[in-house]
Amino acid sequence: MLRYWTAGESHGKCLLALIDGFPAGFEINTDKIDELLVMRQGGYGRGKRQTLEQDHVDVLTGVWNNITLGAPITLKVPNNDYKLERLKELPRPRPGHGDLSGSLKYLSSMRGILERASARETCVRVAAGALCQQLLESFGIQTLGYVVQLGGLKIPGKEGTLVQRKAWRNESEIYSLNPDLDGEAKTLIDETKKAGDTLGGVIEVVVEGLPFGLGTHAQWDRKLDGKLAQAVMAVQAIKGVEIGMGFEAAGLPGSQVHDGIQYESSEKSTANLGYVRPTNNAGGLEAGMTNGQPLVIRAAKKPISTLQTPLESIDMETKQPSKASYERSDVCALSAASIIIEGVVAFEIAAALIDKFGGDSIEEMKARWDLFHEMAGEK
Ligand code: EPS
Repeated sequence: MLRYWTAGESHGKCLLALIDGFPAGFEINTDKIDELLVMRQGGYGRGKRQTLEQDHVDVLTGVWNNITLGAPITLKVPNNDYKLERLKELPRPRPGHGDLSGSLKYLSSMRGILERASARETCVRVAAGALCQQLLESFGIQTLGYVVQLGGLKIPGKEGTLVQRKAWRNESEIYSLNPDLDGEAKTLIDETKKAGDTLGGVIEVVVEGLPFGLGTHAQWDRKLDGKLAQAVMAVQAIKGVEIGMGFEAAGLPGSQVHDGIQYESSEKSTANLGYVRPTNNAGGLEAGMTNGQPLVIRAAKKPISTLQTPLESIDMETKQPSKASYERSDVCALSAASIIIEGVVAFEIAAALIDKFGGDSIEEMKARWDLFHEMAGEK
């Protein structure tokens, strides 16, 4: 069973991820983890904090000479902007943030809440996800996250192989699949910044090369769609998750929603075993299990809740109306969210892969992967 926890505050010494249940005998590449950490810091519309940090991973436990031991793995990302003791209390809660509810729940300062609630924590979720992406790639499973909508502006991607789409995503300053459309999106971010406002949008993540049967129909809390929804929804500022056709399917008859089943031995791959679908409205999941098609999941991100032109709030001392406190923040962190959600999706897929193929060692997983494909291929 693969699981992880994170620890650390936005302006504390560091962020940590503790990953339990990662198989032994796997060679990790920390440079590739750092590449995704750098991407998480980037994207158009980020604030000053990202100029202060040079995020990189330090592997503290569970790995010797770059080979995993099967023991808990601890990943550390240090904070250059460490100043927890010097930070002042926030007097007026920001609508949309956890300031008010958290300080009442914990009977604590709002500073103590916002430091942990901050999206800075996602740097170690990206690191944990990047490790899992390396595991998935060794089985031919590829994950890609990108922006499909910024505020009200839809950004349709270009069609291409996953390798081409990844190259476009990496080229785009918005992290969309069409760098040619960056201009309009950047203008929208600039105008929003000028107005002292913030922007959200929609992220899509695809996972290709998935085998049949990750997740299960047999018990609600082991269904992969449910696990993915929880992981994605638990990313800061995410307010909606949909798989495949998602909410659109609710308004259409079944004949226009469900993906017909065909068998084409000439199109047989490790993923589809020859069972092909003319459409993929299910987004790669049926009854909580992968169905040999690419996984497609989307997340709606609300605009960042710290506004330069602050919203209506109250002063916690006097309870009188007062504008919300302003903290340094970003105008738009949607591009970063595409890297974060790519990471959290990769983690859940790796967990499901380990559940299906056993997670003690990479050698055993590979042997069981081969055996399953031989047996399922003969069915
Ligand atoms: C973030 C770091 C934070 C914010 C932002 C994301 O740094 P600081 O608070 O020092 O400016 O820029 O956090 C939020 C949007 C939030 O709601 O807390 C990061 O590294 O992603």
